[in-house]
Amino acid sequence: MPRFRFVAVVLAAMTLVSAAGAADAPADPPEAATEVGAEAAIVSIEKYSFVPAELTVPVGTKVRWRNDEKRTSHSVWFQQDGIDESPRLMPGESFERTFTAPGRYEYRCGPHEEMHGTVIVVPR
Ligand SMILES: [Cu+2]
Repeated sequence: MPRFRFVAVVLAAMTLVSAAGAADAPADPPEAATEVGAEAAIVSIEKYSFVPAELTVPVGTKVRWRNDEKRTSHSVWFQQDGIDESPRLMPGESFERTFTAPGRYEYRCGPHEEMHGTVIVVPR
């Protein structure tokens, strides 16, 4: 579970910071670190690829696709789910979808048929 490992690293880092910092400042409550899942998981679009091409998230996670290209527009299209294609994303623009049910969600880029990605949504 990379997510849990990540949280553990964040917690360890926070512990180090608070240990090295002012002794009078109270340590952040542990709840702050467990809210990592509340932020969006990012999929970068670069060099005609979704990065990471396969992303695993717990149910309820918001995923944000961000076009990091210099001049190419892309889209995010869950064609198999019968959902409309996202708007064309110009460089710097992004698109979000929140996944409320476990499952395997495959998508592609509208204008570039060869660009594929998968979001795997697992129970919490
Ligand atoms: Cu594309």
